[in-house]
Amino acid sequence: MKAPVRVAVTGAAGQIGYSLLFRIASGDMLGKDQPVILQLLEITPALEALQGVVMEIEDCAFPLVAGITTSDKAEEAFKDVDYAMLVGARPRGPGMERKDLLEANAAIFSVQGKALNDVASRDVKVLVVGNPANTNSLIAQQNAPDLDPGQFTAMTRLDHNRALAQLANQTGCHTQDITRLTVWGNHSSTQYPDISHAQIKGEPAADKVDRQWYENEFIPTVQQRGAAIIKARGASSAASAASSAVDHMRTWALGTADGDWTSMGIPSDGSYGIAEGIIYSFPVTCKNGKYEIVQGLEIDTFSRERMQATEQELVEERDAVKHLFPN
Ligand code: NAX
Repeated sequence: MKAPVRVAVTGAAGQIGYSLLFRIASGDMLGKDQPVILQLLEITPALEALQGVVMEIEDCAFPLVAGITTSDKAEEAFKDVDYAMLVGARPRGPGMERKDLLEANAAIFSVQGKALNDVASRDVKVLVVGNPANTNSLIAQQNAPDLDPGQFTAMTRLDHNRALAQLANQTGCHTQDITRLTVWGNHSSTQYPDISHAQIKGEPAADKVDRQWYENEFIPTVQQRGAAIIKARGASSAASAASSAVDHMRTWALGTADGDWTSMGIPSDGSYGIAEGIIYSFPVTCKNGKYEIVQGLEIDTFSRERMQATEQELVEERDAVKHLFPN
């Protein structure tokens, strides 16, 4: 058996946490041979509820759980962590403008970024799930000058998985038959789920669907899926978000399949003309714990316009919180 790795989860008593922790503990994320120490962070009023979740994890008697800690202090929860999954965030309250939401979260993610900088493993892999995920990730990154900026990512894997499911349903194939799908940009309704390079059993996916369906049904359905779940379930996506967070970390740590790629929110290096520095979802391949942007894809005018619209939103989000960056 391997030596245990440390996985921090914030917002661990919330709804995503309630699905996520059990998937990590059962080995779905890092493999059935990888023991984990769970280091859980919550705000003080939620510590009692968190204790209940810990009792349930204990009661599963998972073979891979090598320890569990809880805390309401980021420097304790992030001590020596190899993986940090930042799920807890401030939800939008009544009358709160987008700017207020960004600022409230900036306060949380700057503290957590500093703590990661000070106490996490130097190789920590950080995934931000809490919304607005891309910009929260940027704030944490900006507060962690001693870590590589590329260690900070944001989750668009749920959008990627939603797009796979829609395309599979429409074409009567299985999601496993689809490769090379991309979600570009922000985890918001401006995201651009792109099938122009996608393949179904190795054949171009775009040839198997009607253009009208792609533009007028597929794209808005994927963009609005979160709202549709809230309407149907009376609560936001939780198990699917947790599952996608597990997928994101597993792919990052263990790699993408040959000939395929995934979508991850990562710091833009200027590829495809996207503003450098913003956390933007790109097509990436992963190998040996590192990701790389897929280069050289042909971008038509339709795609370019959508990639730029979601880029614009991320630039505006960054500008709204820039005054809170330490440098
Ligand atoms: P919940 O409100 O059920 O849980 C959030 C938990 O975070 C609460 O227990 C709260 O006490 C805790 N928390 C708040 N501030 C904290 C802090 N400073 N430190 C530690 N813990 C803190 O929300 P849940 O449904 O679990 O969703 C969590 C976040 O994920 C939300 O911001 C949500 O918008 C976001 N989502 C992101 C998705 C993505 O694809 N990137 C999809 C799903 C989800 O909507």
